[in-house]
Amino acid sequence: MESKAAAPGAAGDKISGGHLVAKALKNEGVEVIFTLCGGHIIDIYDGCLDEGIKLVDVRHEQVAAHAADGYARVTGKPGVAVVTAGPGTTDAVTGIANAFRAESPMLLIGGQSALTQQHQGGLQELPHVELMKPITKFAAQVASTERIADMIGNAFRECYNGAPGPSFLEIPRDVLDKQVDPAKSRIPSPGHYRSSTKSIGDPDDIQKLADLLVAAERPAILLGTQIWTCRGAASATRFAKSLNVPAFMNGAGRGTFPRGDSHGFQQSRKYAFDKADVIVIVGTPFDFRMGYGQRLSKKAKIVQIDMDYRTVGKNRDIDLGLVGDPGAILAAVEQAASGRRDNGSARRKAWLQELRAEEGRIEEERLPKLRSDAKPIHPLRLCYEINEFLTPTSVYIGDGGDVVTFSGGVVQPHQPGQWMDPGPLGTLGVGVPFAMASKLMQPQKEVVCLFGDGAFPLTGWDFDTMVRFKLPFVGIVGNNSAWNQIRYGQIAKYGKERGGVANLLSDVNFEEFAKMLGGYGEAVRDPKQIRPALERARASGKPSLINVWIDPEAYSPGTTNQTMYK
Ligand SMILES: Cc1ncc(C[n+]2csc(CCOP(=O)(O)OP(=O)(O)O)c2C)c(N)n1
Ligand SMILES: [Mg+2]
Repeated sequence: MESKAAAPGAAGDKISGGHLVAKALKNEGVEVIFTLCGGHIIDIYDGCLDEGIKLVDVRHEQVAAHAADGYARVTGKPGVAVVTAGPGTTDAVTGIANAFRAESPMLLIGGQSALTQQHQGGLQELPHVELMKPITKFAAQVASTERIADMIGNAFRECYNGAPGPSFLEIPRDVLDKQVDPAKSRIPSPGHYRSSTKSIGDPDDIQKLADLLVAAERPAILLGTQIWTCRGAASATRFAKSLNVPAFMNGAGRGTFPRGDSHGFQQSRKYAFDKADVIVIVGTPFDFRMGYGQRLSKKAKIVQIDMDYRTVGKNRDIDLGLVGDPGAILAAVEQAASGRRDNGSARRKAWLQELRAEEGRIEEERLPKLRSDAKPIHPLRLCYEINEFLTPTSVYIGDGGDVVTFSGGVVQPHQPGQWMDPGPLGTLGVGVPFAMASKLMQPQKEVVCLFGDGAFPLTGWDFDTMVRFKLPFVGIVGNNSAWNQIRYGQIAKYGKERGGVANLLSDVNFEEFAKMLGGYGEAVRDPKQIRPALERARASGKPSLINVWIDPEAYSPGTTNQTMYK
């Protein structure tokens, strides 16, 4: 028997599959993998030790997958989760599905029982690839050790084909453990196995969009998640300022314009879109969040820019569609327009003033509610306090139903990349894993996470992982002892009597849970105590949960207007 310690993963000049995995990940620039152990995958850990890749071991595979999704969002590099065969892989399905709908590039590596025992009823054997196919951009089995690194290169390339998304590879145990001659294995070189193209699409379309905007009197632009994905914030702000176009943001596009910026707007979107003559939709599909495009004015010219050809023109006719890198496209349009004698920006001054006035009117109207001293605490007051509490480098994460929907209209991050929500899959439980990835990869930033009392426990045991890895964050539970967003719809549809079914929860003292795991915890029932409690959580330097008891009878307009119940 050879000594493991003397030659980890290598027999003579040979190399094992797990070490090939680690080399391929290293070449992609992966610094961390999120994982939960299992006998099928341990050789990957051994390889990671050699390559200096950090292992963050969590308590549930869903958390590993969401954290890899979060890592991708935070770093701009693909995230990686490694899970064992069978239940390890099925536990990660929700995380992959969320990354798929959110267009987040990540690789999930799953174990599998040995190829030599396939279909014999091996421990934890399941058809993972078939399970993963509909929710990934690429899912495959690695059938030989020599191909491991090459297949990982393939999987990463597929993650970036069009709009990004997840890939899945299963590596059978015997393929992973086998020792092979490294000369017979292609190990793709860093930076040499994927293109770096940031396409502007068809140059004629750039000119057409510049023409449209130069002539527009009341244009508006909506910046969605892809503007962050492609790191296009600087191009977007230059575009808006140079052409004098008011900008609205959603998803991870929030924060592209800092608070108080002359060209960033939040409250007046409906007003602006109803009156606009040109609307440019960037990096966000016409899905349920946009009323499938049907709510957009029939009179406006609609322009859509997206990384995915399949998204443009879907659900609603458009006047112009551009496919490529949204940041590169906006930069090219701005340049094309500034080449004209007059880019029309002066003519749009009154339009911006009109929107600013509307914005102020709406703000003023709702201010009393935001500052409400009511007891039980109104969720808007909680959101107001959180918004005031955020610093220029606070990352805000929302993980819950109605309370998070309230926060969408109130909380504004100060910078791009500082808003995280699950995305269009609406997955409850992303909070702790997103906080984990965020704090781990940018320790200089603060993480503030608002949870629903229903959402938090779905992945809440990984609060322990936050403690173990010393990842402080300010956690807030908006506690209404209910799955309130759903409760609203049930009561609306079935009445008070029959509407309170399967949506009520116990009064849980989440502050005690935090303390039990070595974190900081406090409960708040008085609105005036929210801010001081948040400050103490910040000062504690620990993972924290401030358990804020909020009014279960208050519902956000986003919830009461949901078309699902109409
Ligand atoms: C994993 C998952 N399960 C169920 C749902 C359906 N759902 C959407 S909102 C909601 C209620 C969330 O309750 P809570 O987190 O307490 O927030 P609240 O609405 O009470 O503010 C539920 C169950 C979902 N989106 N995701
Ligand atoms: Mg709740």
